[in-house]
Amino acid sequence: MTNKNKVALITGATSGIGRATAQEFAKHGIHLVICGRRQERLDSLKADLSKKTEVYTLNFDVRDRAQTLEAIAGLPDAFKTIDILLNNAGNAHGLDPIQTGDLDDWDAMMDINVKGLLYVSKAIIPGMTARQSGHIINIGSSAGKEVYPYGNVYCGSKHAVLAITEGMRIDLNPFGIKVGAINPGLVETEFSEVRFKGDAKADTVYKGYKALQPEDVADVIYFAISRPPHVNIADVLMFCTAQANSTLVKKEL
Ligand code: NDP
Ligand code: 8X3
Repeated sequence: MTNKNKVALITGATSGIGRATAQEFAKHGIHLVICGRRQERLDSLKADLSKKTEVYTLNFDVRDRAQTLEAIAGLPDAFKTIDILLNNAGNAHGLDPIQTGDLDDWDAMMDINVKGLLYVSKAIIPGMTARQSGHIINIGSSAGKEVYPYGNVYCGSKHAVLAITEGMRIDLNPFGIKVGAINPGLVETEFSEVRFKGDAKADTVYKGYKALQPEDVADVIYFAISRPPHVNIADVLMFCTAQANSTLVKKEL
């Protein structure tokens, strides 16, 4: 199925999975609204992808409800009709036992991964229901299916993403809108730099084995959005071959 000239809005397009997906979508001529807080990265990605497709940048913090709703409402006509929404912006903040966890980290994860996803969705879903078409993909995680030690609140936020995805699929079913979640295990991105706040611990996370690369996840996202109209990829759990579950990773060290 061709997606050429459809419009996709991707949150968290300045890095990792979101950026790789923007690159993949651009190859297929999908028009892009790329979102994030780091304007210089949005600008350089736009400069790169504009050789292949139409690109518009939107700078907002998904934690800020008013800013999020205003940014999306202010899209120019050529980018207003969002056919594909990729709710990808998110991160882990900290890796601590529940008894010593940091309240600011907890706020960040619930505000970005859960409430931010809801704000963006709220800005886009009414257009999809009015048109009776659209496709929403939420980036969950293996952490949304299985809790690991010290993962407590991050895993909780991703369990919430999966519950919200199911709720969206049920409620939007009468409108013919596709909703699904892609849930990766370890992916080598800036995720661990953010989680460990620049600490050297981040350097060890993807050492000794070949983790998923952001392009591997982008491939699966493109697969999901390129199925025929009667097929919806509802839920995908994907690991690198070295990873068996949330805690078991075969390392060559
Ligand atoms: P990165 O840190 O590389 O990318 C995170 C993206 O989210 C950035 O583009 C960042 O943009 C954006 N973002 C973060 N906070 C905000 C905010 N407050 N407002 C707007 N945008 C924000 O990580 P990944 O690519 O790995 O993560 C993408 C998604 O994949 C997340 O939801 C993550 O939970 C999930 N995931 C990651 C896995 C992994 O192992 N890497 C595995 C499973 C799921 P900017 O800073 O410019 O705003
Ligand atoms: C990211 C994967 O295992 O670091 O969601 O939580 S993990």
